[in-house]
Amino acid sequence: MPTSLCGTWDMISNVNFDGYMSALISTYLRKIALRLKLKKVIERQGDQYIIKTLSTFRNYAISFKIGQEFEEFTKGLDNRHIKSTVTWQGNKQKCEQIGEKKNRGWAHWVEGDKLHLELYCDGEVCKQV
Ligand code: ECB
Repeated sequence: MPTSLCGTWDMISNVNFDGYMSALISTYLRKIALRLKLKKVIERQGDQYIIKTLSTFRNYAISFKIGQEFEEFTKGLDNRHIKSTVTWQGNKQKCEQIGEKKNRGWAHWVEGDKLHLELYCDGEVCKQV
């Protein structure tokens, strides 16, 4: 069983967020988004995970079961409809997001007392801790 990702996590670093966002949206929102200190709240209720991304500007939340494809609408982000599946691969919780954008997804894992997140899309990789 992988280390629990559950908890409330404050962002301390965010590398190439603008590159990742440039694969998804145009410049205007990126300027706002770049300044945000994001907070992740990860909860598990039975076999259901809830991941909330919180900021002073907008919030975003998904809920899913491991291994079960779900329809994700990235409301308030790039506003796309995608098909997402989250699985465990070793100690990493990985999400594959199938849609218009190629090679899109993310991975979460814990190292020491820190939550790591890699967001990727179309060759761009953003690394958040
Ligand atoms: C919700 C806080 C960010 C609000 C930014 C507003 C506008 C930017 C619009 C599009 C940029 C594309 C993505 C934003 C990046 C981060 C938010 C969600 C990242 C994500 O996919 O988190 C996963 C893994 O933790 C769970 O949804």
